[in-house]
Amino acid sequence: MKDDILNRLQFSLGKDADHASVYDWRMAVSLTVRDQMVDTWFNSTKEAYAASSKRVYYLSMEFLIGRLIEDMISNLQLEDTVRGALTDLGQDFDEIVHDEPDAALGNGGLGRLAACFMDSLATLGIPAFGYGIRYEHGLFEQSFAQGQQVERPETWLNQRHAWEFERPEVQFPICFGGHVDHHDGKTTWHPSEKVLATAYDTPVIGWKNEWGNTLRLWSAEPVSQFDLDSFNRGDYLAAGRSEALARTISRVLYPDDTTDSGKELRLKQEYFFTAASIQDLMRRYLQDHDDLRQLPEHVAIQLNDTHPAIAGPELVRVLVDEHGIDMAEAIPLARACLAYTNHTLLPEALEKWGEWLLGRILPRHLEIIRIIEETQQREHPGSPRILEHGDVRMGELAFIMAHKVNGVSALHTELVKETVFADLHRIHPTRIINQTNGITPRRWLYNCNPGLRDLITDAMGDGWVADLEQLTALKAKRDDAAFMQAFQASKRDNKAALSNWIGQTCGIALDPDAMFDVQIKRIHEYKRQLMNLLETVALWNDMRDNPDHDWTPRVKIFGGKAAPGYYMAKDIIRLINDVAEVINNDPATKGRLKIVYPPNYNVTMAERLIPASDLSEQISTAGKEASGTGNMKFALNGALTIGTLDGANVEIREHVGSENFFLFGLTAAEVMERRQHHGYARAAIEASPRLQRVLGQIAEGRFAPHDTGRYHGVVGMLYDHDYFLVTCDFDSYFDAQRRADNAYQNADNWAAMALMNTASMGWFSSDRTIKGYARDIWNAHPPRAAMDR
Ligand code: 26Y
Repeated sequence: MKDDILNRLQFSLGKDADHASVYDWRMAVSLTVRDQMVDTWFNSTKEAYAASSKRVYYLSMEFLIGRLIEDMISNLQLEDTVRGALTDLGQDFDEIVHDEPDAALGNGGLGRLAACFMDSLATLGIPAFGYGIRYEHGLFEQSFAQGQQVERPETWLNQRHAWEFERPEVQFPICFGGHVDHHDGKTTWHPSEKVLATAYDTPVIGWKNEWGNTLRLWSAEPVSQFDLDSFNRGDYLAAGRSEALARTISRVLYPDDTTDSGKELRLKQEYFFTAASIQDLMRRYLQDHDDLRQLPEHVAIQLNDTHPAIAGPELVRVLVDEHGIDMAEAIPLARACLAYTNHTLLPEALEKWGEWLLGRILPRHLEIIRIIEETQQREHPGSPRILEHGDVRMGELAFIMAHKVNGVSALHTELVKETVFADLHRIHPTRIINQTNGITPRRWLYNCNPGLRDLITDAMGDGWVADLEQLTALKAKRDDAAFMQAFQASKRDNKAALSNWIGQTCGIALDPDAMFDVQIKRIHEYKRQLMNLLETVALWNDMRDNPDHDWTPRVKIFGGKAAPGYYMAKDIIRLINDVAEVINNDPATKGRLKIVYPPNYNVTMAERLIPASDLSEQISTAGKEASGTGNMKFALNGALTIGTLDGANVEIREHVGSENFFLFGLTAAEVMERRQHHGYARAAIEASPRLQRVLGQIAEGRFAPHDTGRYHGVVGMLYDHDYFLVTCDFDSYFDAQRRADNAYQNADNWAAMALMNTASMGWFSSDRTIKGYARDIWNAHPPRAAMDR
């Protein structure tokens, strides 16, 4: 290992050890580690090919990967080797790990889910490709200026990306615009614009280096570097313009996961990566098959939300226009390959494209969508329409072109059946199924929490890493005093480490014995960070009113980004920071209450915060969070949840036991019912003196003394259009928090509850989720297992 690293340093980085920077060392280590997975990767490809396996193609606009170095090293079981080699070389392993920028090619849950799924597909040995976009700029970097969010472009590709292989030979033309010709029964699309999609491959190696799949990300390039006419005229700016335009397509990740804005560039991104992926998988299929009618036996295409829903019409277009299959046959053939995962019920996040826009960018696809629509109406008269009010509705398109549609938690799936797709569900009653989300235990326990990992492994071996249900054996340890002490100590160590980091980065001193209460996720009204903050102010009031009470010390930690155009979310961020400023400087609550909001929450920060948490805030308005996956990461790492009956919280509570979960709030049914009552928010405020007081303080400018009107908009919203029922759930939430306070006072009992959480989370491994998809949707199998059988 030492020699390999030095070799890489010399021949790939052109540096000698005396002059190498941390970056040089990191690249040398990464390239060395990457070398070690190539064999597995090649062998997996060969085996899948030899067994003529069905391949899974996971199409996702987002892969929120984070850092890769630890993942790669641990999946290859090289931790000790690499650490040892670096120590011998006089280098600091941790410093090198921390030098890697996050690959932040996603907004939040949906993108991170895709990354966990890639890890599980490789661990299970299922032949699969992840397909997405190689964004030059990932999710923006967040900082705070006087408490307000400032966005700056993210620049991960300013450095070389150590893990990818550029594939200049894997390149496909992607066309846009123009018009369509129909001649003698043959259809020809004459596009007006063309760009090239170039592949970049990152190997994804599973646990213990048994199997390797590929994450293939597409980058947009111009067909020709220069417009030669302009170039020869000496107009160099004009000559490079088409190049810049082409590259725009993969330039930047859209940072809005809340409202669909119907932007032309986003539509082009969606078609760009979907069309490239379909050309790529068709090429692979046709290499060793000639009958396209067998396609569904060899190809499963999973659409991660509607973002790649143009895959339906695109696959039909390729089958009909390029391979001469009848339209009537092509539509069911495409459907047999395609499946669609829904991640949201929020109407504003459901994608629709103006018919005129889609027709201008993708004229042939609009024709095909009309034919799909006619076919659906003929076969199922009265079916909900894809085309409505001049829009193409991508949810309906994805549903109609999929053989299976899945929700991401039990509750969410039921709501999908009852609300967004109620009419389609009546027509296709077996199409909607549930696949509750999961998380990879490799990243979310093994790598991010070494203390707890070693404790568990010492107690039961490392079988749990690829078979998380084995954690149930930990339940027996609750009466083992030595184990429980070590369990508590591991949490305490993580909290101390986090306190150090927060001290250094935010300049706030924390008491590691206080309860660490954490809410980390995108800032959105339905996730109700505002309710958490109101409760914090109410607690502060109570602490000041009763200074002699035996208060449970609390640290409230927030993390998350707001979409740049989401003004209410940005006001909430500013309010959190303003309240923190006042409370953190109040001598009356010193040592009892602190608020911290480290800027630029990302995957790496999650890996730091989650292992150091006591209380996990999962407090969305019931019926709004499709699943949540952060909730699972916390519980796995021994945090207790304070939460509503929403998304996967419901199933987490069933698994960990209601006595180990702080439940509060209205149910999804009650939420819908409550909204029918005129003036429900004012009534709730009226009934809660505690809430009234907090809202009064905010409205008076208690937290913005030089700009007292700053939060009139926020408070006014709560009075007049509190759509997410912050006011209605406030008292119930406050009470649940006090139950948590009381429980925390008994440290042993708290630890026992925490252990029950860790021990009960086996089912939430993404390995279980992927097995469900493989069985119920893809009919895909690991070729290894097939050969062993
Ligand atoms: C169309 C555009 C506005 C858009 C872009 C990104 C819309 C939505 C998104 C991302 C959505 C997302 O991350 N959804 C989350 O998916 C997780 C994985 O299933 C769920 O756990 C989580 O509840 C859901 O909000």
